[in-house]
Amino acid sequence: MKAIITGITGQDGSHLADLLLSKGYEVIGISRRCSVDNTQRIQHLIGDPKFKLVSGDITDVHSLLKIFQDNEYVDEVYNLAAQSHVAVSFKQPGLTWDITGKGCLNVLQTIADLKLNCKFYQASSSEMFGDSYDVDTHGNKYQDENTKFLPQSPYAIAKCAAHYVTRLFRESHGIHASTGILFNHEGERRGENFVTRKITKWIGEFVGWHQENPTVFENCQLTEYENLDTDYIYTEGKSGPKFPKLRLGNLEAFRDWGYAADYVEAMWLMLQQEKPDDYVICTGETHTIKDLLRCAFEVAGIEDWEHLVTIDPEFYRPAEVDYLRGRALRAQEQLGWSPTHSFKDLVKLMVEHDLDANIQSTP
Ligand code: NAP
Ligand code: G4F
Repeated sequence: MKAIITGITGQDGSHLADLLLSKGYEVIGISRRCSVDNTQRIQHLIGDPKFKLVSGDITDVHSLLKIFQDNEYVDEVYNLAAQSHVAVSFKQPGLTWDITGKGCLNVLQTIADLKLNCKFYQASSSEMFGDSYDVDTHGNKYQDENTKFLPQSPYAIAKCAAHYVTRLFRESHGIHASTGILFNHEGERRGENFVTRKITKWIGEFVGWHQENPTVFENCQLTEYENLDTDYIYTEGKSGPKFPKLRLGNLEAFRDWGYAADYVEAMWLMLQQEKPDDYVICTGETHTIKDLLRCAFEVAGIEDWEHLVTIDPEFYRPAEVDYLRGRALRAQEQLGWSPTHSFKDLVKLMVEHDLDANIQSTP
């Protein structure tokens, strides 16, 4: 089996490549030119004879044409490439549209023009639901494949367009094209400007700094509140060493967070089905950013965390998605998929990873 993955250098691309290689696939990853090395997440795969990186950009149809002509017997194509940051999409809506929306059309049209007989996966997103939800018999809000989309960002609008383009190519060109409407998924490879990783990375760095400057905490409690101002934590008054506080935006939004390695398994399962379809992939648990903070600091043994965080309006968005909690019944029934990591497992895994990266082991 041979698969092409766009977005190979991203969180999901790297996990999916691991999964497919473990199943004996040949994997071709499309990566774009970068002024610095962007292959951190796939370093361990470079040199594997079944793994190949090719240079391309999903906004450049010519590059896609060449790649697909060179790989006409590809079995599966996973379109994971995107400008995937919601806040950035408000600042760069045109670029987001070109990559996240039109990029999907470029890939599908190339497959159709070359009449390739391959299955296609599109990375759709729970962000497409925006402000919309349904209510179950217990009065709880949720989203599934029947919930309408009410996108709240340029990113979500581009994802909706790509979602409908995929459905169109399924209906009009007969392509085996499926979409995974994935809720937030994270892990140790998560980009550092998404909220989970921003928090766990900060905790790792702070605890590492605290190890060198141990006067700030005693028995999980801050020792001296005067060792703080709105921006920094100090050790010995304002002339001593200082550490920038964790700066965040809205802490009240709810997200349904799962583990990325679980979610790429669902992508693969979708392409093993006889018929293409759309699937919600989620845990069914929802928590606020504040819950996440509480849980993450607890893993690091820090109770008195609220003084370490500062709210910065810079990280508020022009429009917010307030509530996401998925219901993955179709994936459970048709794919036999369910998540293996709870919210607590995920937070523990991420905090421990970032603590390990920052704490000096005692000699
Ligand atoms: P990510 O870590 O941000 O990775 C995005 C990938 O897209 C990177 O490899 C990036 O390359 C590549 N890319 C960006 N622009 C490109 C272009 N013009 N041509 C080719 N490649 C380009 O995202 P992720 O978390 O792995 O998510 C994977 C996909 O799932 C994305 O489409 C995302 O929108 C979607 N999704 C993610 C989540 C989630 O919670 N993670 C949930 C729902 C949907 P560089 O390394 O060069 O930047
Ligand atoms: O981690 P986030 O940036 O993820 P968001 O916006 O939910 O998008 C992620 O999940 C989508 C699926 O639903 C994907 F499609 C998308 O590609 C991406 O992977 O923000 C989560 C929440 C938001 O409510 C945001 O306002 O955290 C809030 N937040 C608060 N302070 C922050 C911050 N988000 C970020 N990135 N940085 C902050 O400082």
